[in-house]
Amino acid sequence: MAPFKCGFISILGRPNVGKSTLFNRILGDKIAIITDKPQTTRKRILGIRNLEGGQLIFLDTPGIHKGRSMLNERMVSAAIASGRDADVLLFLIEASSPTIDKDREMIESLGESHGTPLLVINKIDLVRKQALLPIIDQYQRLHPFQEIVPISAAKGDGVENLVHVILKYLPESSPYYPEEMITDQTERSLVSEMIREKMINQCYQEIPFSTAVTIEEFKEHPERNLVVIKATIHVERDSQKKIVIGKEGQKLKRIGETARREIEAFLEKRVFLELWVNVEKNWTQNPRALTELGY
Ligand SMILES: Nc1nc2c(ncn2[C@@H]2O[C@H](COP(=O)(O)OP(=O)(O)OP(=O)(O)O)[C@@H](O)[C@H]2O)c(=O)[nH]1
Ligand SMILES: [Mg+2]
Repeated sequence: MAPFKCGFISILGRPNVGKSTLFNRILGDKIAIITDKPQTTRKRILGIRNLEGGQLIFLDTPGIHKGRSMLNERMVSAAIASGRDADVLLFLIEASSPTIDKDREMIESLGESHGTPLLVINKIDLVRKQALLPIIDQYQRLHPFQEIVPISAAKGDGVENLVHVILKYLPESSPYYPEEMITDQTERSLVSEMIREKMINQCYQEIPFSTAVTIEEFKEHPERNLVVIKATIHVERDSQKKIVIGKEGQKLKRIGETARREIEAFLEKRVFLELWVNVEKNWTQNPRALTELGY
């Protein structure tokens, strides 16, 4: 029998290439939030996939980019740190819009890592097969990737193949985590992320980059199969508060309703969700506020 394997796999790439979509697809569960806007993921999230012959511990990370705020810096250093100790590094790019110069910078910013580098070309559903060959050729010259794997994280094509490719490069080891565990995220943090996702989907322009969500109260009432959740949406400016609340509170109401439905399905309980909007002036530039808001 083949020896059992276990190790860490860091999913790295520029914003919006589909890292979180791939992460959720591999885990078979929605753990990370996904939006069509860049810089959605802000912290490293751990997710575990168990196979007969191994345990794969994935790290979803914020997209690597250049940004001006301290929040941007913290996001990028979280991604880079997660790459440093991983056994396998998945560099994700988009087949539909490869950005080789920026990807070169990204790979360099990681510095030395002992992990095996694999190139994953995502969103192949958006291009014709012939378009892949020149991309493969270019990236092969960019970095000594051990393997190049095309996938569609959204459709699932090639993803199970990728999982088995990764297993080859993991060290022999017994599992680190109990089999029933799938993530290191608490219920509270998953819920706050669900609210942030709905908020991003309802808002445009600068709002998504300037908001954070914290949970003030999470009270279970088992006798009524009910959870009462009070959450605060933090924004940077008074003008943003107006936008999030919307005309006669309509936007905040929609955010609350869509979030509540998803949270109810996730917790399998009825949920009473109360949302507040708070102005925390320039929090994305303030080290104390960043830490308080969880970044
Ligand atoms: N067509 C297509 N779209 C995809 C695929 N994978 C992801 N997407 C879309 O790409 C967008 C970004 O996906 P995310 O998973 O949030 O990307 P990310 O890399 O985690 O982004 P950040 O967290 O912002 O760095 C979403 O609109 C996804 O639905 C794919 O295989 N095909
Ligand atoms: Mg993400």
